[in-house]
Amino acid sequence: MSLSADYTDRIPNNVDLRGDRRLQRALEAWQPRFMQWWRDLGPDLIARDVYLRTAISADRDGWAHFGHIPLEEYRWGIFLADREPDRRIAFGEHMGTPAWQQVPGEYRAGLQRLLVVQGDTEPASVEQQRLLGFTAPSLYDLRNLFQVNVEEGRHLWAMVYLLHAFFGREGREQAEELLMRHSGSVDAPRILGAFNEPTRDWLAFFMFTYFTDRDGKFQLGTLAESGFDPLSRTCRFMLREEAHHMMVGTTGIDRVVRRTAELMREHDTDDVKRYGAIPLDIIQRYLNFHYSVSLDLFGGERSTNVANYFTAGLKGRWQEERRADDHRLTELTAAVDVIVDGRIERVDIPALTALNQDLRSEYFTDCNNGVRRWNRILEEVGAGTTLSLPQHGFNRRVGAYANYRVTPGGALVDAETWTRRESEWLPTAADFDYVQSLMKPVFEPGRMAAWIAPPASGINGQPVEYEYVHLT
Ligand code: BYC
Repeated sequence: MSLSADYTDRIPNNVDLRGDRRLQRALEAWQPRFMQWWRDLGPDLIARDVYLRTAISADRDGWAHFGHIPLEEYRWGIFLADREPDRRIAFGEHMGTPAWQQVPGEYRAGLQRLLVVQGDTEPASVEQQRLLGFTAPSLYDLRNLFQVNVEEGRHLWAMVYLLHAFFGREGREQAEELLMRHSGSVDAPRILGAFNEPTRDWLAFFMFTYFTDRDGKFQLGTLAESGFDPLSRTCRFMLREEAHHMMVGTTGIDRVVRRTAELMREHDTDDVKRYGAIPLDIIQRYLNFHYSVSLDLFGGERSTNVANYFTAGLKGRWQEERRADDHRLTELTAAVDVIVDGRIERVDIPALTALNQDLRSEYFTDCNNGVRRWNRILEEVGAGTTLSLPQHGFNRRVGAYANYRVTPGGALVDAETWTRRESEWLPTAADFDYVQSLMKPVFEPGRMAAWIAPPASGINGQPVEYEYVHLT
């Protein structure tokens, strides 16, 4: 599909908006509010134009086009992956029946809740990142930040489309509220914990795009299995964009680790601060923080919500169709952690109520791939030290460990020990200050800040030194 310059162009889409004038009008009424929100809480640094990828169709090949545009002229459109003919629900009590093209009355509330939670995270992340442009370590990174921001904005559009198209007045109200809650607000915070944490600096941004966007990948993967076909198709398309966000995180941390490791080797010291880089112990503390708050996004290990979502066919498992079981799980059990008399034990519970943990373990495996990458970089330069993921009970606010204190190694400790040792495990005020002191913008094409190595390649075949952003 190519964009044509007519009235419908105001909201590019592949959902035949023109065929539904009421819906088109409702979304066109929401659009100026979205733009106002973008101006108020979107990126603060104003650039003349940015080399952006814009989704233009759902075709596998040629779904996006690249070009320099002002951020405000980005085409936030609505795109669903193509409909699979005769798609059937792959799990739960409706397994084998045709996927729903409309919302079944009995699942209206549950589906709406999932859309609102998903939709709430998208603008939240833009709000969290709004000041980062001022301190970008290169034009390449600045462009990636803006790309992530506009696509999170598009993901908000994706959820707002579903709310408007399928949930009537309540859906429209929820769409308004998505622009009214704000990250970190005392009165109207974002729904999930991690989305109210500040993203203070670029190390935090890379950790966020590695760990928190990766929760997005897994949650979207479960919603892509949904029996509600428009949600499934929306999420399948979103996952395509999401891959870039995680590339930003993975390679961002790669580059920070590489720079640090190279300086460690060159100067034969762990103290890379004097060379303007980020020491590995600070990187590890940031990693501990971002991984643990992202684990909270999976909900509790024991959850009747997730059991109900699965049984009803609203939310499946990661790669549901590849699982070698009955896809109903009514007879199965799974082991989860409980804490009894100050000890961590495993108990069997119905597999349905353990599905948050099932997803969390898939996520753990994926996160570990990054850690292995970073450790290979450290090994290459003979750093003699490694990074690791903390045990899943560390620093948790949600689930079995919420009221306990657990070390990164997985030992339960008392409050006094935690207080004494917390500064070894989580970023300290001094860490934040130090990282902040490095956050000086580098806006000359091809140049990088001293604390980060250059990327291996540029965007869309362009060289690293390409002028990805023209500043005003
Ligand atoms: N913070 O039964 P439980 C992304 C609440 S990221 C605050 O244990 P459940 C992105 C929960 O709501 C992906 N509250 O868990 C990334 C429940 O409240 P009610 C976002 C929390 O419901 C980067 C109660 O505690 N998408 O896309 O099975 C950039 C008991 O919950 C938290 C989704 O999350 C928390 N961390 O699972 C941009 C998918 N955790 O019912 C974007 C949709 C739990 O007692 N959401 N609670 O009032 C869901 O599937 C589920 O709602 C959750 C929670 C996985 C979040």
